[in-house]
Amino acid sequence: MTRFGKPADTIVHGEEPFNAEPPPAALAAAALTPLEHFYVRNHGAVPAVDPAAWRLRVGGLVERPLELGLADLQRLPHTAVTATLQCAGNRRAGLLAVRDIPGEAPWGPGATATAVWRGVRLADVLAAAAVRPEAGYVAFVGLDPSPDAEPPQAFGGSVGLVKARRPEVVLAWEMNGAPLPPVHGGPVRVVVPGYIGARSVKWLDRVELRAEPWDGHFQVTAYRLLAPDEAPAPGVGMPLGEVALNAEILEPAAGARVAAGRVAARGYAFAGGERQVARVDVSADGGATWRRAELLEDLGRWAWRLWRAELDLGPGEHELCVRAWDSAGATQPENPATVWNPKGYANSAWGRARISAA
Ligand SMILES: Nc1nc2c(c(=O)[nH]1)N[C@H]1C(S)=C(S)[C@@H](COP(=O)(O)O)O[C@H]1N2
Ligand SMILES: [Mo]
Repeated sequence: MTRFGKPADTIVHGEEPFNAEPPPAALAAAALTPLEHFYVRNHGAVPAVDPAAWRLRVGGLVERPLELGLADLQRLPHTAVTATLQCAGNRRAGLLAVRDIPGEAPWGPGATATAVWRGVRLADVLAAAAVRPEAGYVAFVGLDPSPDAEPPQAFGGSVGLVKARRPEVVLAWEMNGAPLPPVHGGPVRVVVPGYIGARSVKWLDRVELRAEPWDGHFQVTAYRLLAPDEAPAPGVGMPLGEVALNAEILEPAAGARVAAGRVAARGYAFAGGERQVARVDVSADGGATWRRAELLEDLGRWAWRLWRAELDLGPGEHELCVRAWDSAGATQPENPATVWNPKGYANSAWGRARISAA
């Protein structure tokens, strides 16, 4: 074991704050990710929160500000959603191969995973607080001070009120049937399916109804898509929200040596937003020719699709590629150079793995 119950083969990008992803093959093994293989993305130390003393404050543009303990939340109707979380920095390594991205972790394909989240609908809490008509955004603020932020502050972010009221957005205290582990935001976190992981704020402290988006560092400066010639600064670029369509090869992993002949390839595709993965194509020759991959178990509209394909590989080097198509008929850009950006977010380019067969 490394820390926080993650196994010894976990790929650790940083110890403090703790940031880690599973080996690709572990992620490919099941559509519902076991807790031990669920990536961790932290911007500060994991706070020690006593569930019995924890209180959620709901305020800002509401008629009835609330302060709710865990037992108060649990008196509301329970709900569960199967949803994929994906960090905006997932697959940054592909962008880094094109050009340097100083100060950002070189995440591989494993900063994404899928779990069943159980809790209450945020919509029910918002209804109890009676949102005022001027409100357009819902901000979430965590209990973890982040030294990365300018100035140092608790992690936070916001989503539009329309999304916040949708039934899939939950305040979760359970993950895959277990109490939400401290490293994943226990006792309670927000889960905003279809949006970048950064909006699913862990160790939730406050929900604030606002006329404008959250003005904290992680909404105003970080987690924004910049043009290649822009530098991160407050208000520069566009705030990320819905995850961009992407797909990745998990097996065989990049650099693998396999026996020539029939090789089973596996990976994931995730559409983001309300879009669905409609089709996945795999190539064994760098994208010159393609075949359809088989889509595996459908865990519902907020989850990724794992896929598999049988490839016939002769001896030698092969560049495997994967590209997905979504329910809007969109597909992915071929080359990470086309989507390179100074913070290395939203790598929506084809998944690629160079392997050798002998
Ligand atoms: N309070 C708090 N919430 C947070 C973060 C954080 O550092 N602090 N990281 C965010 C980011 S960038 C991601 S991708 C997800 C990661 O969730 P996980 O660690 O449970 O996988 O949590 C989000 N929520
Ligand atoms: Mo993230």
